[in-house]
Amino acid sequence: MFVDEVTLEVSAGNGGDGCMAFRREKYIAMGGPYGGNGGRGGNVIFQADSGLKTLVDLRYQKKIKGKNGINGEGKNKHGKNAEDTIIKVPMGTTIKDTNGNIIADLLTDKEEVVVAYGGRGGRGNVTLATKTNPCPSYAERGEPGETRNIKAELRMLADVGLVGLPSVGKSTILSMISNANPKIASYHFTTLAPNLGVVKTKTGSFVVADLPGLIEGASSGLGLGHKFLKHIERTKIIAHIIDMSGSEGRDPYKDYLTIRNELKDFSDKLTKKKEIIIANKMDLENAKENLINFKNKLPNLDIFEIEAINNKGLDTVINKLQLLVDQTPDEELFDKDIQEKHVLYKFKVEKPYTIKKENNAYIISGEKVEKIFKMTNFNTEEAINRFAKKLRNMGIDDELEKMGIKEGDIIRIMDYEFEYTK
Ligand SMILES: Nc1nc2c(ncn2[C@@H]2O[C@H](COP(=O)(O)OP(=O)(O)OP(=O)(O)O)[C@@H](O)[C@H]2O)c(=O)[nH]1
Ligand SMILES: [Mg+2]
Repeated sequence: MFVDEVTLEVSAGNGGDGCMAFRREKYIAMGGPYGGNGGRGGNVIFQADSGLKTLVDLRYQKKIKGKNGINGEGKNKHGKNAEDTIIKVPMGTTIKDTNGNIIADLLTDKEEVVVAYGGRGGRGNVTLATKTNPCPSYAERGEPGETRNIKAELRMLADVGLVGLPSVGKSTILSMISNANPKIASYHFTTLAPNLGVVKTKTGSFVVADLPGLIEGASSGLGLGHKFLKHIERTKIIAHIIDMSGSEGRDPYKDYLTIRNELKDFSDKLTKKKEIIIANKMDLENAKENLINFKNKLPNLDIFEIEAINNKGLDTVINKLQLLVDQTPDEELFDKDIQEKHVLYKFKVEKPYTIKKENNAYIISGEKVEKIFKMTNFNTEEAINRFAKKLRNMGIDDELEKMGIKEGDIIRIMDYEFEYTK
């Protein structure tokens, strides 16, 4: 089954906790601080890999979690940094945030992007010592790794896209020239999602995508085709299939114009691609006559006559396609339009905190404040004071005063509650 979109929750590893420890040496009454720092949490990195063709490996992996850094230890021993987690995806994968902003466009082999950064290690009390507090009785916990919800999207990197109105024989062609077994039937919209197939020829091979039928108005969203037009943007060649027999009572020439218009309305780039015209259903009556008229109207087009159902004429078509594929360098797929997407969106930094009042409780939330909370070990008085001081420095106390907080009111951060004292 063809997969082109996967939604994932990606969390990087947490930093290891810093350690609080003291020297214990003979004859030294007051040993100094001796706790080491925690190691850095591992990043989660997405990397393009030329050996992959689909996102299928990610499909059942709703959550990806990076590795945590190791905790610091006594004797000022630092915890090890965690290794990064590398997720391999096919070339052409686009990573977006949940608002549709592009985080990365992984176009070339081994190109990579850090999707979520690991947390830094918490500092141990050796590092936290200062002149005024040479022997702190607290250590930081590791910083939590970032968590991001993302969408990985693969625009198919097929070499050739088969386009045309419904029922013109696109899937029949794919089934004859490749290893794919698409559904074929006489009703419209038999194909609901693109099928991919690999075509082997005497000189090489290439990938063909059979797309759902396009109809007039597809470029503005009518029918199914619109959803998939973006896939054609990255194919090298468009093979335009026409039912030359007009078996459904249409004029093949008009069919040709309809599809060309839809491609153009969707994106100018599509009309600039190399194109071949395949005249199908040449076994039916009227086909020959229609073809003569068609050629009169469009004398400069390269037209291939086939009977897909009888596997006639397709050898010539695939040889021609192979030639065109070989002549079109890959770079052309990554033209300026796509490269421009490399101006990438950075994840927005949230407001450091927000305060909501509920009855007599003040609920403080926000990425930064929660991070400080998670990095605090509330087991010593000194650590708690240090936490309170950080909130004060962020202006939270002033804000609470403005909101009318009174001695004894409750402050809540995540699942922790404490009373307000001045
Ligand atoms: N007579 C004749 N019929 C054909 C030929 N090629 C395909 N057909 C028939 O045309 C009908 C539609 O074929 P499909 O291959 O499903 O067409 P499609 O373009 O993929 O259609 P959608 O997926 O609905 O857009 C089927 O009944 C095929 O058997 C041909 O060369 N000659
Ligand atoms: Mg089909």
